[in-house]
Amino acid sequence: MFPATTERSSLKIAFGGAFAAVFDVGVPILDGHEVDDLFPTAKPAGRAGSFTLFKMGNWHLGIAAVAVAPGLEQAANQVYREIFKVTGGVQVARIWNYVPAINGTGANGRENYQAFCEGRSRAFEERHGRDFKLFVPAASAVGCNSAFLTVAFAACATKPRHVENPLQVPAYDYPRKFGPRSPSFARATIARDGDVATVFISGTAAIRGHATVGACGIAGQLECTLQNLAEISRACGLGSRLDQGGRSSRHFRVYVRHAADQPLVAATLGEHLFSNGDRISYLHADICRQPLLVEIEATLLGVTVPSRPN
Ligand code: 3EB
Repeated sequence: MFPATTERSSLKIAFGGAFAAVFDVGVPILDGHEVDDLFPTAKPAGRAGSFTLFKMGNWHLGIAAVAVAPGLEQAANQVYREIFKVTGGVQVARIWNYVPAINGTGANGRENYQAFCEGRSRAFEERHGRDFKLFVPAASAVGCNSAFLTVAFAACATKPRHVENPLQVPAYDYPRKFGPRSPSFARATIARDGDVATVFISGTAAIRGHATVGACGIAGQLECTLQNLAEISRACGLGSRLDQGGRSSRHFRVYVRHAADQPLVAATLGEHLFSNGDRISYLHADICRQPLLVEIEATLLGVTVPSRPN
């Protein structure tokens, strides 16, 4: 429910339970859960550079908030180099990015999101070489009100599988007109741990092919986004409804550009996406492409997957 004060509280990412370590990412909450704690039994695992680290079974987790001076490209590049340093041989399965003034422009008139993408992409290439797109994980990148770029990662000791959406051009192959360096992320990543899996669905918006389906307004964007979610769900082998009615616990973050759209978004998603037991947060955030009004991401914990001979 809305807090009584005009000052809205903002999203906190927690590791190891809400009392262990909580990081405010500077994104106002419109409704739903304030603390997102996907790894509640994680234990602190020290610090490395800008990162505070945690460990939970096969999972290596970390979060950092860094100043954006002298520029987003350098800040993103530095943070991602640190991620690759601390994860070593373990592959990253999911990254959450909260980018200050994501739709703004920085030095030399370059859009901040493009600068961020450039720094991130160069770090991936430096780590994985020319074929680095094979290694980019599920992600989201949305705006925040903080002065800091906040980046959280989850890396898994088992090799993750990255999945693309047949309805969408892979983000890492977007045409140059969206920026000199494409966004480095996969549409979804599946990390298996024995016969259960964690499925990370990236921030998903009204993009078909590589085009923004923006002119149709919030209702049309929601329809397109729900189709994209159904398609990526199928591509992950979860049927068309993101394991709805299955045994996994489902966590959703819904980012809306205009707070006034939230009631309509909630009504639509309540009808077409959510079911009892889902954990949902509605957040007020700028989305990386200016015409986009809504973006939805999901994490499915404890998905039952058939064992696969290796
Ligand atoms: C898109 O599909 C919408 O740059 O990490 C979604 C998820 C989006 C992740 C990122 C951007 C990112 O292109 C935006």
